[in-house]
Amino acid sequence: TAEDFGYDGSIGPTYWGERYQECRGKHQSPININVLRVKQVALPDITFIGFNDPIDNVHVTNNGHTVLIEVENEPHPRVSGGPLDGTYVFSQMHFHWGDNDTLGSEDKINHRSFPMELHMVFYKEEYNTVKEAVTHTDGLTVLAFFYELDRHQHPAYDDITSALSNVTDPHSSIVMNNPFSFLNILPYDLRRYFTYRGSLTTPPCSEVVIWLDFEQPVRLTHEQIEVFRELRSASGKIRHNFRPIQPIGDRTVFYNID
Ligand code: SG4
Ligand code: ZN
Repeated sequence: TAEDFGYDGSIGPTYWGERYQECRGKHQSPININVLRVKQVALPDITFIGFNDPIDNVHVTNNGHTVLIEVENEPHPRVSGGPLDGTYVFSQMHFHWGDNDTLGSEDKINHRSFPMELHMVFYKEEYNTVKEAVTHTDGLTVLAFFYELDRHQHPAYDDITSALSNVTDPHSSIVMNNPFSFLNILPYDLRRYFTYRGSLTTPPCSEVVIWLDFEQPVRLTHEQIEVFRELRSASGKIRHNFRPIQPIGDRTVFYNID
């Protein structure tokens, strides 16, 4: 196996800094958000562009670390407003999860973990590519959504979980059968969120991310989350793929309640 990083043993998060200097930085992600310490703000409304459109040719890929969902057709969904200066273009979304339902999210709220977290990654339009964007401190924004358990299945996730069962092997990929709309997989309330400056949560841990963590979780069943735990990396099942929390340092977390 030739994995460059992982979540256990000698390639686990404790050792990322040996090969990737930035993983030892002072503004790393994820963090614990202490709700008593956040600064309440009323930011401009976020504009979600193309989130309601049914999207064809959606690619689902197991990259050995997580499952990536990418869109082929232009124009890609976009986001602007809130704490963002300019427009950000969708690059990909992916998930982080844990061995069991008591852990799995990357950021925590009042030290509470959630069983899974969705990251929708966008790059700043003026930088044209993700590669260029990650060389600028405002290059990326990641919209983060937490999951919590429900007894009722979330029907919008059926297409994702059935796609997952076709990409259990690392570096396998399929195109989804049905059109896919971003809004369908998101929580209802998109107005309340936390925002702070941080990093990629995997090597190279670049400190280029404006994080937006939406407060309202998405509700899935235990069985829906279990499907993610069947995905495989080069060295076996991806039982967990979340980085431990990092020091907040001199940073402020803002809480938008408009
Ligand atoms: C996951 O490993 C994704 O597969 C990566 O995406 C992603 O890197 C990385 O996480 C870090 O992203 O939102 N968790 S995070 O900070 O989005 C980038 C790809 O490899 C650059 C495409
Ligand atoms: Zn992520």
